[in-house]
Amino acid sequence: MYPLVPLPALIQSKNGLFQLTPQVKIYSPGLTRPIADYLVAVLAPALGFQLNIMSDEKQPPDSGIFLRLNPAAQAAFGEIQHQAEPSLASEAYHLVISTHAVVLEAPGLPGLFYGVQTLRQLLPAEIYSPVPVQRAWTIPCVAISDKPRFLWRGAMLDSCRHFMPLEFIYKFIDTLALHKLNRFHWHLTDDQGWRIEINRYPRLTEVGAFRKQTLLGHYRENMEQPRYDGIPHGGFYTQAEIRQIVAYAQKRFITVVPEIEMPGHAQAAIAAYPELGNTSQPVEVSQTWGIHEHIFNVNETTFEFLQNVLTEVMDLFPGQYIHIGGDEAPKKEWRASPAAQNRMKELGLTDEDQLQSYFIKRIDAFLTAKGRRLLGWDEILEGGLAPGATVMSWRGEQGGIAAANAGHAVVMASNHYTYLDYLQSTDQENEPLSIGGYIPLEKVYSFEPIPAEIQSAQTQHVLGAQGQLWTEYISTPAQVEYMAFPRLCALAEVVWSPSDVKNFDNFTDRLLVHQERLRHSGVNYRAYKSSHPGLK
Ligand code: TNX
Repeated sequence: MYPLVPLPALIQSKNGLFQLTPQVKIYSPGLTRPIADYLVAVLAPALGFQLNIMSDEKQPPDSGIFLRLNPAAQAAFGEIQHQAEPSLASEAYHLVISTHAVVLEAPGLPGLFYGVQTLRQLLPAEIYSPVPVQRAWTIPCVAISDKPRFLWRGAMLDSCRHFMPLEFIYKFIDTLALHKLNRFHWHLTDDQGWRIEINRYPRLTEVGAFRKQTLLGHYRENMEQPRYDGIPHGGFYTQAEIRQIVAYAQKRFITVVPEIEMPGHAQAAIAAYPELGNTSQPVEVSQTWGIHEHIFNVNETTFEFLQNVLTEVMDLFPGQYIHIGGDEAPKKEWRASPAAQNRMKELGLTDEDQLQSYFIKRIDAFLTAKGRRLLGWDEILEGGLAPGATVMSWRGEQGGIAAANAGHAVVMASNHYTYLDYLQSTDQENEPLSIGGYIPLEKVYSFEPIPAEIQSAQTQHVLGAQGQLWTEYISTPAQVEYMAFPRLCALAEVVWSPSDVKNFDNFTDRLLVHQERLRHSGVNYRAYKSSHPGLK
């Protein structure tokens, strides 16, 4: 048995073992060198020694670890299914372990990187230990041909409701890499905190990154008489810190997708710059949860502000997609605002949904002119979708279905399957306070990112899926991990493995070993046991 997570597309078992000893050399020509360096670095702590890398061996021997970039490796897979972005093919790899050699071939560096993740998982789980483990290190012989099913394999982390320390962002990225996930969607602005330094607007972080206190207990149960903790909360990431995170993620073939919320979820920005709001009443950075009414106004100066912010954001995040939120923007203030109403008249718009659509279309045009793509939550469909927009479908799959059928790219982030802030067990007494809902491991595993309602000619618009970690009720990194794992392991298999190899019982067998990897990595998780009461 090869307890790999996510499960590779094709595994051929073989007999025998490869012995990993200090004498084994890694043969890594030319461009493959960064992958060899990474392999040495991740193995060294547990091994207690560093493997040697040979970069310019003219005639390498037949034994050792071989990394090769081989365009022909791709041919073995036949047609690549999803053409939405050209890089999917480059994520494939072949890994052949025999008693004398480990041969890893791929058409691109991402594939080599994923092959390295598989190689790590073929070693005993102690290989993830941060300190040396005395034991024989063997790798079972096997031949693996693998490639991801989807191009977008993500996780979203909300750093706004609770600030997440920088060290944890690094650790989280490492844990995503372990699961062959390749997008880190970073929720950076919201009503309760603005977390990204913008040079041109210092008050966004001076004021917007801090709130006086935080609601205690569940929002729904404390509406009448809310109680607060009395403890100031805040923090933000400097541009220098963000550049380092982006570079660190890039080395792990993870694209960081920033999210800057508009027109709603904007209260922290309006607290910093009241002229961005619709009323003359000053507002504070929010101390509570739920949907907030204070949204950006539609003045030209506000578009200028947002474009200036996005210009700095694009400079920090080189990835194609810029997430502009777009969700949960109540239109009450626009209805009451003479300026917004005048704007609608000038533009010939008959309702506020159309005004939101106008808002998003302008931002879409701005990002498109800069060579980027706008990504937004499915509310951006309301009032008419911007021409270049990609839709992130969170209120179930309906938004994704509508957008894909209309020829728009979509990412599935359904709150019926991928909301990792929802409860994972019905054992309320032993679970931490959470937003509610119920999405057990099996439910996540059963997720099919391409719903039957998408016409077959349009299914290629489904880029993939991602898990969401909203942090209203998740205040520490340990709790983020508890909510994320092992459900994110299940989601990794949803987006990586071919649907016909998926099998929940087989997954949970592998998961028992995989949890040991997490444990050695120092990652917190909710231990899955097959006798778990929340599951049949
Ligand atoms: C809805 S999902 C939100 C978030 C909350 C989340 C809690 C989405 C686009 N908006 O603001 O944190 O529910 O599950």
